[in-house]
Amino acid sequence: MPSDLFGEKVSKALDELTIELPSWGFANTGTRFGKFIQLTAATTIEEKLMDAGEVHRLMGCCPSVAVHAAWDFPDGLRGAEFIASIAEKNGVRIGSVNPTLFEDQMYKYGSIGNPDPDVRAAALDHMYESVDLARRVGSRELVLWFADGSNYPGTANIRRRKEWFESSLQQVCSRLNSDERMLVEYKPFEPAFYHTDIADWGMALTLARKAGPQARVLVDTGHHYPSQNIEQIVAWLLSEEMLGGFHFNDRRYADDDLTVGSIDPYQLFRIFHEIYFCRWETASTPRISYMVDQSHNLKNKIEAMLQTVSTVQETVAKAVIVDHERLARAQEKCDIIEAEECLRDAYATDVRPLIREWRQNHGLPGDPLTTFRESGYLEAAELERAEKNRESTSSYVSKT
Ligand SMILES: [Mn+2]
Repeated sequence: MPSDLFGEKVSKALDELTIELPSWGFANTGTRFGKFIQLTAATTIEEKLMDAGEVHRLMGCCPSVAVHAAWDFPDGLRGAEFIASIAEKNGVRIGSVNPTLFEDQMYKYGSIGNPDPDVRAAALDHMYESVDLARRVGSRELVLWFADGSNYPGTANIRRRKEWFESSLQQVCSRLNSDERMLVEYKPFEPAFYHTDIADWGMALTLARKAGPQARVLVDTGHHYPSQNIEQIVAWLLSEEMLGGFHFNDRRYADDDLTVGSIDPYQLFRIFHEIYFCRWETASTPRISYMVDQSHNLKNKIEAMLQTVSTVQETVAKAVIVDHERLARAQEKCDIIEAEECLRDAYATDVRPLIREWRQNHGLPGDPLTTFRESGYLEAAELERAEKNRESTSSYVSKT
């Protein structure tokens, strides 16, 4: 394939690629063993939106920010428009709304899977409120992740809980307009260590199908067991027209929240390959929301987001230059070497010059990370935020 054709394909793919950033990725977040405080981290929703806006200003492809209802909208619906206006002031908008269904003490034994009908009703109310919140801030997407599950065999009625999930998700879905979506996320374990109510893509697909026409499955790349074939899951969901979106991150052991592509970049390539091969074969563009779900404990949060977005752009560029005609012919003839070489050729291509060119054509810095590091943004953020971050707690030691 001639290189000018490469350039055209990459440029077109990057033009239409948008990646949503998570508000929680800019704040200090903990591990089970405590937090390491970063003095430059965002301490308020205003600062989170400012940092997200800075990433979008440098990368040009991150126009929206995912929010967590309870963390980012402490006043609920009151103040929602104000927060939307702060986003706008920073050159971004509010994207997917994530109901927060796991932090409150009442959720100790689950939210919509809780045996207590009052807790299930409260969780449902919070999801309804999240739908209203999404509308107020101009968002069309609800992302649902549930921490529900159990820690010991026999302690939870798994079938009953499945029915409670079905009815709650149906009720939320029935409130959505036809252009609004509900994405159902799955995770095999953690925080529950025996069973999770939505443990895998088959369970998420079953629930999404039963919930209604606006429901789709969300694939969080970190929410799988080691060695699971994620690209096959993606291919099946594409074939079923049930792939709603992604939460990007990488993992080595469990849900590690590492930078996407940092551990297994070829896996991320194989995922995007399935998407772009499907698009080529079906001549259609499925609505897939690409979102980042990472919170960095050691890396600087903004720099990590710049790395993340660059990695996704590079991987999409490699997936889009796979020679699909050649690949389809090789698959047809069962020419395994030829087919595999199609992927290897694309993956081995250094696409960074093409991406630099795309950035420069769009008035963006060719090397956003260096531009950011030289901009003085972090120094200014530290002056503004250091005191507030120092005051925040980093330990689980009891206060006397
Ligand atoms: Mn996630």
